[in-house]
Amino acid sequence: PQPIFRKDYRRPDYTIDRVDLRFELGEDVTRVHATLTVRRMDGTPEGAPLVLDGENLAHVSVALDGRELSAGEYFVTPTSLTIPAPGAGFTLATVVEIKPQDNLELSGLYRSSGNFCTQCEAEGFRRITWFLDRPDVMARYSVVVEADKAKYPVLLANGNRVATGDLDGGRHFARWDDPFPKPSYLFALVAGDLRCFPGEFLTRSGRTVRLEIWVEPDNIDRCAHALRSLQAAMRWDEEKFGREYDLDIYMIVAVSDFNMGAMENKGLNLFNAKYVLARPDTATDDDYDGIESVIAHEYFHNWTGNRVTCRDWFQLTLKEGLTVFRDRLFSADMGSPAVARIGDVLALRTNQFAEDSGPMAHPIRPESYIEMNNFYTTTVYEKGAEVIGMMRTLLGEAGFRRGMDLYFERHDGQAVTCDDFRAALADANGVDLEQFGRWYSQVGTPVVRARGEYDADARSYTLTLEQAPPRGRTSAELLHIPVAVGLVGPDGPLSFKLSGETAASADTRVLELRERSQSFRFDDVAAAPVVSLLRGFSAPVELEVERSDADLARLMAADPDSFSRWDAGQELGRRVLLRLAADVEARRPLALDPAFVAACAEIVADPGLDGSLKALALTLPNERLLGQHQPVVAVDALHEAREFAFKALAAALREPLLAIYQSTAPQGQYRIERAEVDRRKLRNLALAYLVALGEPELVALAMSQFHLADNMTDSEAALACLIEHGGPERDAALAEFHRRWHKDPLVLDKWFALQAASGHPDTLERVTALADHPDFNLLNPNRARSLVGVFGMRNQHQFHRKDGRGHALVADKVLAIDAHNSQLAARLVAAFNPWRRFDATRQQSMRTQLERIAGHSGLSKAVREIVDRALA
Ligand code: DPP
Ligand code: ZN
Repeated sequence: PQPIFRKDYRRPDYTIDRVDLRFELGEDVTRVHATLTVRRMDGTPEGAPLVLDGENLAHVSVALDGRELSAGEYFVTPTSLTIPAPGAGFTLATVVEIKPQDNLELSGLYRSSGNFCTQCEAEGFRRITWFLDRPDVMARYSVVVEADKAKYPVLLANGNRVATGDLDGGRHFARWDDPFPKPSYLFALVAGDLRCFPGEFLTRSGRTVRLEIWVEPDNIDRCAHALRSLQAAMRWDEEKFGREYDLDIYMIVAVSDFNMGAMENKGLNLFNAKYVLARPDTATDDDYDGIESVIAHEYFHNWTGNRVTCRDWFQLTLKEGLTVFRDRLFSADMGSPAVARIGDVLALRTNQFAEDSGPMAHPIRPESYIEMNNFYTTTVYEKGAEVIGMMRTLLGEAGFRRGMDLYFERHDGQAVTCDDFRAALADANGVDLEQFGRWYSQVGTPVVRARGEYDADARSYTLTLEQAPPRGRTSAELLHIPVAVGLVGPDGPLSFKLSGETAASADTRVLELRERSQSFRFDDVAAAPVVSLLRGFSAPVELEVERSDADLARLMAADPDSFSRWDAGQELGRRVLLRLAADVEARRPLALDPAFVAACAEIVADPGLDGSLKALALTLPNERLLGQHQPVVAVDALHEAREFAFKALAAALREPLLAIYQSTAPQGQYRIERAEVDRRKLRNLALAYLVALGEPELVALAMSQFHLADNMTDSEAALACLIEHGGPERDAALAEFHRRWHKDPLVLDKWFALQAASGHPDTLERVTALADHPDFNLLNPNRARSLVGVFGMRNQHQFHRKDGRGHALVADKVLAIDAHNSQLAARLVAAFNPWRRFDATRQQSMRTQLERIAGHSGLSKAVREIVDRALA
């Protein structure tokens, strides 16, 4: 397959203004009747052919302006329907047959738990009917759904329900009209036996919107949090961005088999059940947060994605980077901004930085792709959101809002580009964002180097910032980088004055780095400072700055910026762990740095830190993150070093941790409230450290928490501790958990995932056995990800076992999955992307598996694109 290039974009020759669809849903065959009202675009030559996209369609008939075409008047290939010279304006009616029951790709129209559902982004609509399946073709849709009434009592599509009725043979129908023109990727249809959890929302202009959450009957008691989250998101978008919902009804359907997290189809969101369903005994605090943010994300797409959509798929970050950024602002407002920011940055560094330095590295606006689904990446989403965040930092909150308002005013109802968005922000504020625009085309994580000098006599501090190309690259254009800074003295924050400022203050200032190297002078600085750089992680760069361990300890204790305070602790922890790993490799005796222990003890004792921040500060950097800072990832040494440090810290802090555990026992029933979440986070972190000591009475704490917990957060945390501990306690807890939850797919996913993530030395053997467990199956994406995905992507130590068996296991599963679901297989095969970062033995082992996959006959183009790039 040939790549498609951004530079080759051409507007379509024809466009479609209206779509009338009729679905005859059936057990064996589904018939799709489509009538398209087509218009030739100005400037298209008269004789230009109309070429529609299609995939896996059994063609039945085609009629032009009501006249059935005969052979020779049109041409069908497996991926196209061509009408030579159809005219300037006409209707085209086609009939095709499809088999949703055989559609295991979960793209297009398919079945899940016996119900019909759809997923059309990016290019699934062509698997339903012949169409100009590209986002710059926006049409009004009217949809009739017909199905057996007993089996499929509920019939849904986008927009408003305008008619329903009975048909012969026990069948019925519903007709839905969507008044808003939309691209085909936002089409959705659902038919099934579902229950409605209803609610409503009163918009600020006084309209009542009906809210409906549709789930399988058993799940009706798990919808309340999703509904609350939706209402909160609707209110928030009105308040923060002036955006009101536009239809009379908003529906969310939970689907058990879903490749993505969720999908923002106009008025009818389809969700992975994982991001809808929650009850205290089945969902953790983190699950609750995940639901809140994904519900909000999809809702926010109604304006950033649906009303204003993407011209072409290279612009994906236009809607995704922006909508992730919006859902982050929302989550920060709903909970703790510092905790949210730390979580986002940790994920960015662990996943996106790795992607950006590996074979799949691409700009947030890619230049080419073979399979678009491969570009729904952490770079497009999370780095894309960072890029939006930098613009907001540069423009300020009010300036950003002005820019957003202009963007909506200019482009409502259009399919536009990232450049259009940036132009709206620039024009609304009268600023120049040209240089900033390079963030859209540059690959890799830029490096920012900093050095500072304090002049005690002049009471001035000079900070020199330098930007350098990403590691492994020799050149890069100069970027426009906002660097948020502050100074911290021996007794806390220091005030200072930058040139042009009239008064000194200790507030955070944003320096704009636009040259290769720039110096900034800070005046009225009372004492030798430690510089606190990149506060709030003001830019997605790698920072190199010379700071002693003592400097870091000062920031860890006293930086007023919560993110930077955490970050300093992480950097200190990273140094300590990397030195330990070097000691492991050199077979030197191991000892945990007492200064680090002391800094952690201060965190434990700090009354000013909430439980969540404390838990984050006391979590050691993960092995994948540590590996990024080594020239060759020392898999075993890192694992041993981290295990050692974890136990040593537990031993050193045994008493205070035990005191925390005992003093934070739950009072009353589970409540999903900030203070309670903080309490549980800290208590469960303490438990993990304590159980690592292996003392029977400490292990018993976990056992008893596991038995007594009235909620999944505490139950899962205790189970995780027991799995790490191993032995009969592990087996007993796992058996009990399975007994309790084996009929509950989302909870059982946790059972698989916890075992796949374990650092225990027998994890590979257990994962191998679990892959043959009767409850395991490769057809359900959540289940496949819970075992294969977690093992391959999150368990560096076991996946990269030197004997290569971890690699072989994941490769086997990738091939097995690729036979039915290439999107999912392509996600999982990315576990091999960092292969060049490892030692020769492991490189060889991964290369062997990559070549084996590449040589597999019938490999999908999605997986082929990833492995070809990895091997290139
Ligand atoms: N459903 C995916 C998301 O919302 C793709 N649009 O990010
Ligand atoms: Zn999205």
